[in-house]
Amino acid sequence: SGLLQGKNIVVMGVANERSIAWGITKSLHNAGANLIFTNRQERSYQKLTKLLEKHQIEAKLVVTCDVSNDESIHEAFSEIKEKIGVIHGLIHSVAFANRDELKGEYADTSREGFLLAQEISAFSLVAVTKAAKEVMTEGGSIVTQTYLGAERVIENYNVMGVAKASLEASVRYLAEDVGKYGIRVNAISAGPIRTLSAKGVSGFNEKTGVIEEKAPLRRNVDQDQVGDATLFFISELARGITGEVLHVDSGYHIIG
Ligand code: 0WD
Repeated sequence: SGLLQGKNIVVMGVANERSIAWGITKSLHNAGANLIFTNRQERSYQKLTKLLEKHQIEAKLVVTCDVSNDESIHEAFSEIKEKIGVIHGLIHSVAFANRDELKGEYADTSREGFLLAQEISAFSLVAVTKAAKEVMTEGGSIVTQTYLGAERVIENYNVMGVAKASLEASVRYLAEDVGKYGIRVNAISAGPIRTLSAKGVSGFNEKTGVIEEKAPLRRNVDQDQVGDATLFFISELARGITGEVLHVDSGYHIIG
């Protein structure tokens, strides 16, 4: 029973139990989806296998995919095509920037650090959309994860904010490209959530405190709330929506 019964969905970016992609996994699983996972490293693979076992979730397939490598993306989606056939959804929950550039002044960003953040956090969506559309022959839905730092200056978020702005613009351009194939592309803009990646951003604890104080709902969001909003985008309930950025942030972005 469920909204996603019989649908094959690829999830990229489960590092551990705190990952936003893990909250998304639980929502998609509860809706009846068949799940395929991609991991960058062996370490994440072990963690994912244990997590799936613990929660009694079956993976249809787990493949390696390092988004910094075109060959790795190609191999991952070839294997998915060969072993699964058609996919109906893709979750992109991947980002990276050098830790020492997630503090201080944005003006101090290095050329290499700028390009790295853009490559892993924004271009990766372009590359995986191109690969995924070949396997989405029945139409589909792609959902990525962004953050308010794309729209506003948020202390310390710096080079990642600029990469997220690029990611959000990519969502719009990609939505236009693949719309004619019945594929939708959307983003969730989540409030701050304590994860492995979030630890890399200086002053993260202060950010969650501000949400409790100022957001209309006066509480932080969690991975499960992002999971349910992502489920909506993946499902047919969102069939009229593409190129959109949906805030799952207790309403914080409306407050001046
Ligand atoms: O507050 C937060 N945590 C927010 C996060 C608020 C709003 C948005 N986001 C975004 C992040 O920017 C990111 O795009 O959500 C997405 C997921 O982030 P997360 O859940 O906070 O972080 P984490 O649990 O560390 O997962 C990030 C994944 C890891 O998976 P693996 O399997 O590789 O350990 O991104 C992965 C990272 O390693 N990643 C890569 N995956 C493939 N190829 C690569 C790469 N080259 N680099 C990083």
